Amino acid sequence: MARRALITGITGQDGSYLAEHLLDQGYEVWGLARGQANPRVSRIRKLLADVRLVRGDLLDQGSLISAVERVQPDEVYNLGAISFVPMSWEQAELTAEVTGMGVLRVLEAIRVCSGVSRGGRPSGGQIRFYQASSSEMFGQVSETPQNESTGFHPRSPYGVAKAYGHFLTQNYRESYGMFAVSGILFNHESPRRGAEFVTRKVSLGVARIKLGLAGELRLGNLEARRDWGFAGDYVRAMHLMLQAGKPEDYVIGTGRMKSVRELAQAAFAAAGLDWERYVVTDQALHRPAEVDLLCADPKKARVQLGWEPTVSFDELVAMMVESDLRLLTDGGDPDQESSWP
Ligand code: NAP
Ligand code: G4F
Repeated sequence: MARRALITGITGQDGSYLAEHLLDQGYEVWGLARGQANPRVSRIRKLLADVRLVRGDLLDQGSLISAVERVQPDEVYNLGAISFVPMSWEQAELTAEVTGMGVLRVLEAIRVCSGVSRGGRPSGGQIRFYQASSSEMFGQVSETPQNESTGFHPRSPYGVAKAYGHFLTQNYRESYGMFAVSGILFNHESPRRGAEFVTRKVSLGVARIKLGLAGELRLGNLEARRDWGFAGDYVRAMHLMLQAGKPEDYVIGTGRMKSVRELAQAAFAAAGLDWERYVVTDQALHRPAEVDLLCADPKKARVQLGWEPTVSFDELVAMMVESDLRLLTDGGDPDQESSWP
């Protein structure tokens, strides 16, 4: 019998790559889709015809219990979230509900459906749970690089909500003996990245300027540094964590960091342009509290899971710029996942 996976956040960047990866591994893949007429759902249907969809919302406990009851998954990947950090200041309560409390609701759905009680072991087959934790939890970092033991000092309502979900996942593992793990993932990008995140904003901006569709690119803090990898590599790590002998948390990243300035330089250079002629800094795009730098120490994942990234920073930037040049040349709409490569 094929193993069965349920993915929340199926319409997002990671949900799409994870679904492809699991289908390749022979899984029966189900995605939780919210909304009455969510346009991203029809787009994911075109890309991933073999994924089955079940209706549900991280804000609605009953819908999650029904989804787990219906799918009877072996593995649940909780990728659904409000994931854009600036939005978490504008809608802090909603972020707490979706990104934080949503984790509680998924864990409760699994606990109830598999008959797990306090101090006891599950009566039926164990459902394995993956939580999409984030390097944003490290925030104002206390050491560099960051590993599984580094303390948290989140700098945004998003980071705080993720820290809640992270600790809750550990707590359900310790309280109920659930196979529940968190991947502390550093920034990962791709041609399917949302246009609001800085890498995609830059690759789209470069493509527009190259094609004469725009004359400048407005950015915020150029000095912020991130550890950027390729999303396709990171979903492999999620799957590996749920195949391990013991439930443990892992840091996933490349171990190298670059600044937003270096990102802009590399992306414009990939299109044969000089970034300094086009990039304009805009104070309005700076954040109330910034995470200045993030850099992973992914040694545990390398040693225990055999996980390694395969795409370098320069390759990633070139991949995204080339993809957006192709997309715009073909008249595609960057906001439509139907144009996802
Ligand atoms: P993304 O592209 O923004 O996708 C977010 C997903 O969450 C979408 O599918 C969205 O679905 C869903 N969602 C939002 N509100 C929901 C709700 N109320 N109920 C159910 N689903 C809801 O994010 P991503 O980059 O793929 O990231 C996946 C996960 O990893 C997120 O939890 C993110 O916080 C975390 N993470 C990402 C990174 C990164 O660098 N990409 C790093 C660390 C952690 P709709 O179509 O319904 O809006
Ligand atoms: O691309 P970003 O918006 O990603 P951020 O805030 O690091 O968060 C992403 O990675 C986290 C993992 O560490 C995830 F948990 C989270 O869900 C998300 O996927 O911004 C990166 C950096 C920031 O320091 C920001 O201040 O780029 C800086 N930046 C400079 N100018 C900009 C801009 N960011 C955006 N989005 N837009 C700008 O114009």
